[in-house]
Amino acid sequence: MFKKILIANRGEIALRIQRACRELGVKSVVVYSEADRDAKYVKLADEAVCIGPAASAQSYLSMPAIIATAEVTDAEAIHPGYGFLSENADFAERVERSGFTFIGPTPENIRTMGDKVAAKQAMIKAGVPCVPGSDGALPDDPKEIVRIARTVGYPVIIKAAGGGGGRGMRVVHTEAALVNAVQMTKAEAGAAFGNPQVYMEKFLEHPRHVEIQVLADGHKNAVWLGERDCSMQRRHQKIIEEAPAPGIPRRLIERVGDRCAAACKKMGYRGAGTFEFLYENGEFYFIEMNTRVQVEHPVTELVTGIDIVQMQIRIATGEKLPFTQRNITMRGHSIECRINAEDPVKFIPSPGRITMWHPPGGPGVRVDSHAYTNYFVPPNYDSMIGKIIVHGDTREQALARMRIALSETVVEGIQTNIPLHRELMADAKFIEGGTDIHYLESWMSQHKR
Ligand code: MV4
Repeated sequence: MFKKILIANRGEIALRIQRACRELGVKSVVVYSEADRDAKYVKLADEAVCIGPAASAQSYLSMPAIIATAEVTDAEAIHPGYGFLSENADFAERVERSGFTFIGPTPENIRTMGDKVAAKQAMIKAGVPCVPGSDGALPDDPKEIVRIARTVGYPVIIKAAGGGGGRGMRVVHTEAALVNAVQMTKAEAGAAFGNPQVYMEKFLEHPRHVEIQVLADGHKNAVWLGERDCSMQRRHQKIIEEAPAPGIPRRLIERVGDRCAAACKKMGYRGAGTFEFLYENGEFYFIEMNTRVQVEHPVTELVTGIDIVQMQIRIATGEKLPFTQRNITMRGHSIECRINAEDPVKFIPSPGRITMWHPPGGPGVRVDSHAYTNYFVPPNYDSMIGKIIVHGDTREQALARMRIALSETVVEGIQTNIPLHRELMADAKFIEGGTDIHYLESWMSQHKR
C-alpha cells in the first residue's frame, strides 16, 4: 500500500478520498486554492499545501503546481477525484512520467474514451450495444452525409468526437437542415475541442439515463457493480440518482453489465469506470464512458457494500480484485440528492457564508459534505456543497428515509435546492419511478413557483 497520497481536488470528494486514505492507513496531502484555505478537510488533512489563487486554471488545473507538490511532500500517488484533471490523459501521463502513480486508468484508456468516436468503436468491437448511427466520424461529402442520415432515420443527432457530457451536440429533424447542421457542429467542435470530427446517431426522444459502474484491475479481471438511474437532471446537471434503476428487468441489466465487464477485460481497463447508456423501449444504448469516480458513486456503495474509492486506491497499487462477479450482491435501494448552493427556482448560484448547517442522520442515512456552520461557500467553483444519500430495503423505504432526512436538514445563510428535492420526493411520477431525462425540465415549466 502507498504511504502517502496527494488529493488533487476540493470539496466533498477531497474529504471522501481523505476518509478512504485514513481507513487504508495511508497519509494524505491535500492541495488547495486561496479560496479553500478555511475548508475543514484542509485543516483535517495530514498535510495541506496552497497551490495558487481561487481561479481553477491557476490551482486545481495547474499540472506543474500539483506535481511539484507531490515531489516536495514525498507523495507516491495522485488521486484526481472528478472534474478538474480527472479525465485528462496528458495529466495522467505527466504524473506517471514524474514517477508517481495516477489513481485511475492508463493514459491510453483515458484518451480513447475522451474521443467519443474511438470510444464507440471500441464498444462495438467489444459487443456493447450502441445507438445506431454513422460508422465512425462523418465524411465531408454532403451526399454521403445525406445517405447515412437516410439509413439511420430522422431525427438524428450530430455529436462532436471531442465533446461529451452534453457539449457539442445538435439535433436534426429534416434532410433540409442536415448538411448545414453538420457544418456548424464541426466548426464549433474545432473551436471548442480542437477536433472538428463529428458523428451521427439516431436521436432517441424519451430515454432514461442509466449507467453501469465497473471496477477492473488491469490484470484482466473486471466486475460490474449494478446500475444507477441518473435521469433526474437539468441542463446535463444530475440532481437525483438511484440504484437500482426502477422497473428495468434484471435479466436485461445483467446482460449489459456482463458486456461492460467483458469490454473492460478486452481493453485491459484498470480502475473504476462508468458506462453511460440511454435506455428506451426496453433497450440499452451505450453513449459514453467516464474514466473517473463519479459524484453519484455512493448509491452503488450502499447497495453493494463495496467502497469504490478504496478499491480505486488498492487497484492503483497493483492489487488484484478481491472479489469475482459471483461474490457481488445487490441489497435494497439507494437514493442520492445533490445539495447545491443555488436558488431552488431560478438555479442561480448562491455562494456565501453558511450560518447554520444541520445535517440529517438516523438509520440508512449518509451525508457526504465538506460543509459546516460558518463555512463560506466560495463563488469560484461548482455549486454542489454535498450529497444526502439514503439506503432502505425497498425503494419505498429509501424514499421515506430521504423525505425524513430532507425534513431534518437545516441550511441557513445561503439558498439551496433542498426545497426542490422536498417537492420531487413527493411527486407522484417520481414516486412511481422511471421518469425520463426530460422530466425535470418539463416539471419545472409546469410548476412555476
Ligand atoms: C443522446 C440523446 C438522444 N439520442 N444521444 C447528452 C449528454 C451526452 N452524454 C449525451 N446526451 C444525449 N445523447 C442520442 N442518440 C440525448 C442526450 C441527452 C441526455 C442524455 C443523458 C442525460 C441527459 C440528457 C439531456 C439531454 C440530452
